[in-house]
Amino acid sequence: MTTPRTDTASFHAYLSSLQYPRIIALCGAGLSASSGLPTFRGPGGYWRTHEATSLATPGAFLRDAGLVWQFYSYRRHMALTVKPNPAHYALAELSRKIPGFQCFSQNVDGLHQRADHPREGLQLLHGTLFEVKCWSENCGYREENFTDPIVPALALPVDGKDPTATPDISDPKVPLSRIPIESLPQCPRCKRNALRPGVVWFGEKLPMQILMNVENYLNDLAGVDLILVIGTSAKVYPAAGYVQEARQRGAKVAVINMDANDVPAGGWEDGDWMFKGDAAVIVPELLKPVIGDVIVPQ
Ligand code: BV8
Repeated sequence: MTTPRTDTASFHAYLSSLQYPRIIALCGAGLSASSGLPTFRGPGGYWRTHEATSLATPGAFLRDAGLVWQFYSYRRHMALTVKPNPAHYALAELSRKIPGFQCFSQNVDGLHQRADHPREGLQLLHGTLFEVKCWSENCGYREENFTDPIVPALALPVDGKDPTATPDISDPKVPLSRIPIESLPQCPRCKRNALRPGVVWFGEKLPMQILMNVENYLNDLAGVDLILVIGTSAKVYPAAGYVQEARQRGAKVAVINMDANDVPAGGWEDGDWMFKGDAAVIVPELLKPVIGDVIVPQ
């Protein structure tokens, strides 16, 4: 049974030995945990009584667009109130230092972007909370939108007793009002459909351009030297499949995860690393030989 290495020294030696490094970071919700955002499968994995993933589907939107929008409006609000952590800044700096580095992120929270991660080195596999688009693909309207709340009907309810406190609507004990579809964001182009969050839901294809960028990178004859699997349970495809695809192109695998049992799809192989702990602490340390000390703006 193969067991992964856990020493930083051998990782640093390998990283420093790469002349023209080709590195992938596959990122998940654990990367943003230290910033204060709940993960999907941890304690925060439920929103009210709903499994987060059960609300991330077109069917859920068709059944109750108001509830789905309250879920996404809450996540937009949470993401806007937190900050990128040192790992986001470390990955952004790695992207400036190494042209052959690509960050494949499953996260939709916008924190890579707020850490000024160069866009050409960032593939948002599942879109972003801060893009909204027309429900109708025929219309095709989309816009970047950071307004919080995006419409008055989605304002977080105010606590009668203490108007300054915002009740945590992820708590099922906090009453939620039903929101009629006409009070939801409406498409300004076709004026016939509601706008929806610009994220990739289960059962939906990843954005064509992103898939092409990923395929072009993976099919480059230069291969892949290393894939960092950061804060992800690696259960969602095709994202999780990129670990094996990187391996098949020569990559060593380094997992950074709070849970040492979250083994990459396909299990451990010789030469892998497992760094157990908080990505916000471990990622800057692992990348230090290339990026130096991470500067987190105050
Ligand atoms: C598609 C956006 C095809 C929305 C999300 C095989 C091939 C292709 C598809 C499938 C397939 N098998 C099954 C499918 C279907 C499905 C799928 O994968 N299902 C799973 C459940 C089996 N895939 C799809 O539907 C995809 N679409 O392939 O379409 C197609 C083709 C043609 C025509 C039509 C369709 C689309 C999937 C995208 C879904 N959207 N997000 C939103 O966010 O609301 S998924 C969402 O959940 C995230 O983006 C992410 O991908 C996933 C959550 O995973 P993680 O990020 O890993 O988070 P999690 O909580 O699970 O884990 C956190 C980890 O961090 C843990 O390990 C924890 O220990 C660790 N951690 C915690 N704290 C820290 C930490 N680590 C370090 N430091 C810490 N501090």
